Amino acid sequence: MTKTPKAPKAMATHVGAGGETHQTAGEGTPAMTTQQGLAVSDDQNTLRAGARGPALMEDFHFREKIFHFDHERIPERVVHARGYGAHGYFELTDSLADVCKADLFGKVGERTPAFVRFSTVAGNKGSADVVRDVRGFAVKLYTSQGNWDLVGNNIPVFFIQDAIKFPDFVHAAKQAPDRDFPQAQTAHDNFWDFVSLSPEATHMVCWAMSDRAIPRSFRFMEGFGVHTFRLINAQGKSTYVKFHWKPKLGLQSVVWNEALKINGADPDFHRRDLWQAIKTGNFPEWELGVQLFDDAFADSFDFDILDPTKLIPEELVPVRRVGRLVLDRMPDNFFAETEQVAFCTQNVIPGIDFTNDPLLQGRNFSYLDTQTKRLGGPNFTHIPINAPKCPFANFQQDGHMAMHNPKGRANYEPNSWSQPAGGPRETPAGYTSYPEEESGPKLRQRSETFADHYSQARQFYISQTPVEQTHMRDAFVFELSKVETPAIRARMVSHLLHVDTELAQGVATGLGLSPLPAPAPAARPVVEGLEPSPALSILKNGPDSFAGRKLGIVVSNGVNADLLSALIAATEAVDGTVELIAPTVAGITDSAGNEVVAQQKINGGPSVLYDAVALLPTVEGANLLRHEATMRDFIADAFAHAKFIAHNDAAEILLAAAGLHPRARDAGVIALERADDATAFIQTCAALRLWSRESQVHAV
Ligand code: HDD
Repeated sequence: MTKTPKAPKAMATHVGAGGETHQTAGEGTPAMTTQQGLAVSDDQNTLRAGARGPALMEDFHFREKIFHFDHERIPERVVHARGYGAHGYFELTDSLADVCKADLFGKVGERTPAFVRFSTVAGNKGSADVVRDVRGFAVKLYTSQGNWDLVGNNIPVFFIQDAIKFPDFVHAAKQAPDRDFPQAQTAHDNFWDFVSLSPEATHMVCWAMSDRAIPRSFRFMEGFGVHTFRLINAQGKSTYVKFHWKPKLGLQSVVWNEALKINGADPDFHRRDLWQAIKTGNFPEWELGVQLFDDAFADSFDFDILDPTKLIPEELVPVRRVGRLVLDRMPDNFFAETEQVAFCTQNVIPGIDFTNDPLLQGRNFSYLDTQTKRLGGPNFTHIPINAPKCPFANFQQDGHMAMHNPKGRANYEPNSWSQPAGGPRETPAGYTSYPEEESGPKLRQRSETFADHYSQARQFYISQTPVEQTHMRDAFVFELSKVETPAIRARMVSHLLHVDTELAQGVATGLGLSPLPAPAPAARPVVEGLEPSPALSILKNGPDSFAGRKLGIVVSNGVNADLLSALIAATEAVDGTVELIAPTVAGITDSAGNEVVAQQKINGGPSVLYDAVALLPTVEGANLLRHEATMRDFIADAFAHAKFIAHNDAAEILLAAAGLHPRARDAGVIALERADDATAFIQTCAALRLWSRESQVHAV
């Protein structure tokens, strides 16, 4: 619960001739100045010829202020425009020195400063947070050897195999160019047209239709470097690596109908979650995991390790956990840090190298190029959020907004000037590329080893619990039901027939598509007998407590003080948080006469904002709230979204008003009258949802 904020200190004010308020500088209040440092006497009236006369060109203060305002926006990112970042650090817990010479992987306990930006992909900067989409998980590590950017996603594979397809893919996923909608979603013809014509997308599309694409928060999702990279040790030996980020709080997603409603209730749901967690000292944390393997494994693997549409199951190559990433500080200024941060896949350090993954190779061109455009010139590396924290020096000079201007005569090398005038020199300790031998004809050709597009999609599907499989089927049906062209729907089902016939049949039934189309031509037969990989399921990797989750409690005047404080204490004991929802945001008075502040008025705090809910009204409060439609929605949604609902006796009135008569209830609707039972309820909430309810609340 938050306390009521204090009113700001009064400052000297006077009212102007037009009734406007002027607040003046004084002790402890700085004087406002122009960009030139000139103190400003009046910031609210332009310079005019007479009180009712025209504005004068001479008004340099007005012109500077408006000019600057007119230039406030920079181009938003062409993808991943909507994002939110935080500062933190990476701490090594298990040395990787045997396989990697990078300093940050050498000494256990060493901390490396980090900045992380999470994002959605398709939506514009002002779009909602909980759309069905991939989430970016971009990590900038300010190491002692230079910046290393690991620019990953929350899904370990990608839609396309070659970077040359990226503009087409992004065009198809974003708004159609003629109408500029739909925004921030893939439920439209162009997206499904493209992916159904690109069989290589099938695996990633299955991930995108799973609950991975609607995470509960950034804190509850995994991150992946996607590509196979190389680690290089001090002897120059190369080891292949896949990078993973594993959230300490376990995995969690929301359900689709809930996501739709969250986007209306709080479009900033994920931002607010990260902000609140960090500001209250609940620092989100991930473990860094590595899958290490060599050429022998690569040769024996059913798929090409250079193909970014494939993953390596954790059951085949276990994830070794080597460090932790902790986010403990929000930026002081969103624009300066989160908007201007420039991630580049080509930012590597000694010990980390690329492979020939054709998507990665193309990315290494694209990121530098896009930052130059977005941030206005080649000196974006001088912006504090992008500058390395280790010393850096070179002879690059000038350009727009140059901030690091070398002193002295030399701006070239070799030169014969002595130090310090001679400037920086090359060093044998500098970066060297892994000397992989390459040969072959110059051609435009996709390797045959990239041709199996369905086997891992099938493996992903069979690794899900039945609940998750149902969510996938429903997501395909929802999205393809928004596709207006029947041939595109059928084409997509023709791919799903290779993934799983039951899935394909379920989607076809949901679409009213009959008869089934013929299976799409497959360049390679599906590998039979791939084992399910439990690591791919969210529900098999959920939390074991309510930590980091939020309980919403509906209260009214006279609420049982003991029960309320017991419920709050039980939630906070496991590091969960509570919000109170009341008839008005001014709050209520509890049964002990204490004034209790509420965080939400009932129509602003729908149950979709909470992981579990409790209804603790008095009879009087319940009789008032039962006439409030948003109160009834609160309960009906919590039930439909399979949430745990605790309630006192008086709440029977509300449950009945929402249609939840005793016979319609289940084990997830829990009577709670005694303070002693609060802890047991919060323990039950660790399961997050009563999934068995889902089949009872959906008919089509
Ligand atoms: Fe990308 C941004 C992740 C393929 C070109 N990408 C961007 C961001 C993330 C990713 C997380 C946002 C960074 C931030 O927060 O500022 N991108 C990926 C992953 C990919 C991938 C995991 C596949 C494995 N990307 C990819 C390809 C290309 C790009 C194939 C182009 C050939 N990506 C860009 C970009 C962006 C970008 C246009 C837009 C804004 C930016 O770079 O800074 O250069």
